[in-house]
Amino acid sequence: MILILIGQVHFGYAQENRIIQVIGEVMKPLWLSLEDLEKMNVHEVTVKDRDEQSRTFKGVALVDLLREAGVTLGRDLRGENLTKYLIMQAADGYEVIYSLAEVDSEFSDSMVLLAFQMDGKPLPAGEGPFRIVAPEDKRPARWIRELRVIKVAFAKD
Ligand SMILES: Nc1nc2c(c(=O)[nH]1)N[C@H]1C(S)=C(S)[C@@H](COP(=O)(O)O)O[C@H]1N2
Ligand SMILES: [Mo]
Repeated sequence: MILILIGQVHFGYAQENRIIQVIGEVMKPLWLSLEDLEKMNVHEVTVKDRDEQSRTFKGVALVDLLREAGVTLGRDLRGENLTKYLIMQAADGYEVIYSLAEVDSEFSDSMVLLAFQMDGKPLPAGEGPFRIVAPEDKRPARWIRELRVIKVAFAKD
């Protein structure tokens, strides 16, 4: 019995590691697996890494995920909604923010990708299963690896 329980706890933990959550100021919180993302509209971007090697990332546009969660975008992204930001949290405790407007395709042509594959393979442990790739950022410091949670919040008090 105890062994069965331990098995279930471990299974649950492993599952949670492979889920991306979209929460906070959203109409519909999301709790998505790799399989869920693969069913969405996927994009590829080719970028150069630090060693000038080409790497092709595949994933979904962050804005599509936000739209799915019912986040204010496009014409609804005005007034106090322009004080919204995304705080992204990784498994290692690393956190970065983006403003909501900078990831909205109606405000900017810069694609922010929630990547789940690199050069045709799932992202390795320590990098995936999900990572942000923001090719317009010249330094990759916000290309957060092992992304778990995307929380939409208001910057004002
Ligand atoms: N989870 C997590 N993501 C992270 C970091 C980190 O410490 N933890 N470092 C960032 C920084 S500062 C850089 S420069 C890039 C490096 O990406 P690379 O390891 O693919 O070269 O990852 C970014 N993403
Ligand atoms: Mo860095």
